Amino acid sequence: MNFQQKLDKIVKKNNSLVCVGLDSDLSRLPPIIFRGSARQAKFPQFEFNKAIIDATYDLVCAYKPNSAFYEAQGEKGIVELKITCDYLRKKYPEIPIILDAKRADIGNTNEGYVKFSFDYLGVDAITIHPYLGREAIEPFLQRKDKGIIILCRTSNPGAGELQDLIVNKRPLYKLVAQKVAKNWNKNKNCLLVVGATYPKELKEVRKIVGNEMTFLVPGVGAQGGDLKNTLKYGLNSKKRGLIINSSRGIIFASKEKDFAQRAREEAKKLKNLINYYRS
Ligand code: OMP
Repeated sequence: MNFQQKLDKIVKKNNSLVCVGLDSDLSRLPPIIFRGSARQAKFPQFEFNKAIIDATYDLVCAYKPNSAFYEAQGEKGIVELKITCDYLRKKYPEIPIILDAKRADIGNTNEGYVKFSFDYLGVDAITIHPYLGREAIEPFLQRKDKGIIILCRTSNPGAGELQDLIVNKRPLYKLVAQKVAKNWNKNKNCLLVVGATYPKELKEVRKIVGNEMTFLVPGVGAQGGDLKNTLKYGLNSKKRGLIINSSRGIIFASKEKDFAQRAREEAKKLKNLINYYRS
């Protein structure tokens, strides 16, 4: 089963386009996590993730750990990320794991990123940036069973500084969308990142790439993205084609001992709102 098939299955089963971002910043974890058993105190990011995952697994279509929050802890953080991925693969194997790492380098270096993400962590998809061109990212593209999620129009306020520059008479982000759809997607394993903070651009990207391609859409919740128009312009004809991520808005809904329950409530709220606009 490839990434898209796995995604389609869970979207149907859970009736959800919600991706929970496991951006488990150590400094923001609820104090109760550190007061548990010796094991809990040893792996606080994992224990936090486990509680969030167990509280939301039936409401989501994916989990997206962002590597930065684990790398920040050095060696220990990599262990936390690894055991989080292991837990997900073992307990909830039907839910895709997206490693948010925004990698990409020259070709042979990418082999290392491919091995780390797909073979060591065992994730189903990874975010990469397109700047080095198709030839360089081949090691990612060749993994037919995995999702290769390419930054197209990012959610941050300064996204336009480079992404709106006119190249061959059109903004760079449109060129990226076109290249990915026409030349990079031979194995039908490419997705695009388009932020919910730019619904007009999302509309343009959907027009360029057509119905088939799925978008990872960050930017709802803490970044204030426009959910209604994201769905209006981003959904494909099957009312799918979007993986809508929220991280802080869900996982840090509470710092108290009810944090997992509150995360569940926020995930449910987002799922229901998305489904309201989808219907
Ligand atoms: P919240 O703003 O807390 O929901 O987190 C958003 C998550 O999505 C973070 O992990 C970001 O790194 C990631 N992200 C963006 O916010 N904007 C982008 O354009 C792309 C990503 C991403 O690739 O996921």
